[in-house]
Amino acid sequence: LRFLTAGESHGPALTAIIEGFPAGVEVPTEKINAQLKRRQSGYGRGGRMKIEKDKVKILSGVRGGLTLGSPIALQITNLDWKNWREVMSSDPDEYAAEKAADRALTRPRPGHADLAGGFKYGHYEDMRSVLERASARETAVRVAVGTVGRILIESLGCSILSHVVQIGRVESADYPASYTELADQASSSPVGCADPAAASAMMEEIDGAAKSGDTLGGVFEVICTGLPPGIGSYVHWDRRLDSRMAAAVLGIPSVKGVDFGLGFRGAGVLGSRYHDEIRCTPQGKLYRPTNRAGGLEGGVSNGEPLVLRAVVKPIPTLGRPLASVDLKTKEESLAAFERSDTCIVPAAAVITEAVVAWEIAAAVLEKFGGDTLTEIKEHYQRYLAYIRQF
Ligand code: EPS
Repeated sequence: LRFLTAGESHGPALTAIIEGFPAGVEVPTEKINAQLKRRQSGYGRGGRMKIEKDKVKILSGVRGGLTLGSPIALQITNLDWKNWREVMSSDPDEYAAEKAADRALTRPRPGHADLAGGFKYGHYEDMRSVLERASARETAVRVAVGTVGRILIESLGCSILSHVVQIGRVESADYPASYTELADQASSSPVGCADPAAASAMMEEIDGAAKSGDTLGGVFEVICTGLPPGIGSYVHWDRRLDSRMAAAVLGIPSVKGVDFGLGFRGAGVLGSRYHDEIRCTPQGKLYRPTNRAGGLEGGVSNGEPLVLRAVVKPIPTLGRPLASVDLKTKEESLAAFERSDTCIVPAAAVITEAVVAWEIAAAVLEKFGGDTLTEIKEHYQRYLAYIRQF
């Protein structure tokens, strides 16, 4: 199972091609659109999200709502394209060099890909050619792709949810232990936080940063329930489910760290208090009273909920810009600014749900194989029956 995406932030559209997805899976566009809408909302978003109304178009690989087994092509139109046509067009007749020069980015933003990418691809005279692809706008189509994977694993009984646990200096102190309540409370919060008192303080924190032309990062948690043991493998580093998910999550712009279970919070905990004991009910059913490992041991799912956290840095486009250099004149000057989000932590949580769903779907397909959903379900049910014997 694999995919590629293409598209610039202010180009005509974002696109993706998925390959290796089984036949017979119902992929309703409304399900994808619901996730796209979640990605766009969240307190602290900026002007671009008022322009865009992300909707997916399925161009191939699905017939009458069911996947065919052939490549699935997805497209999300950029509504802002109409304002950037002459600056971004691939067609030399439509492209207006003077207008493009007016919109050239010559003062790289510290923390963005502008300068490093400019050196790498020779775009240092106009780093717009970097930012257009480096922009987190591309995550819209990754959410669409991830939702296709999510639909597959949901049909096997898995669920994915997320909640924000920190924005700036505000940490959530109290959230429900039940995953259903956690998901409900997080999804009704403008910042995706299941602790209402912390959520209000987070919004104040965002208002404060917006007022001073600043930005905020944070931490969120993604949980996958219903995954059976045995997904991923300990036999090679790149088959470990945690290493695969970590790579996918670190591939989201602004994500600076990922951990599983207790993660970094487990550094000071003794081994005897860290590991999850293995117990057995009088009926002979194995269980774990705790889940500090976050559902993974040896890179393999152990049947407990998968729990990962990620930290995102404050986004680098600042209303009150940091020092930079105008590469045209070599004069020190402030970094470029047009518009920005103040905080994308709630959006990053939604994107992470999608990329995690995709990695789980890929690992599930490797374990159970099959070109049709029926085949996969048969293999899956047989495996569950085998697991129940333990
Ligand atoms: C984004 C679209 C972008 C930004 C943001 C994410 O729109 P524009 O660049 O036109 O304002 O709002 O981009 C970044 C955070 C970034 O670092 O580039 C989106 O669709 O999520």
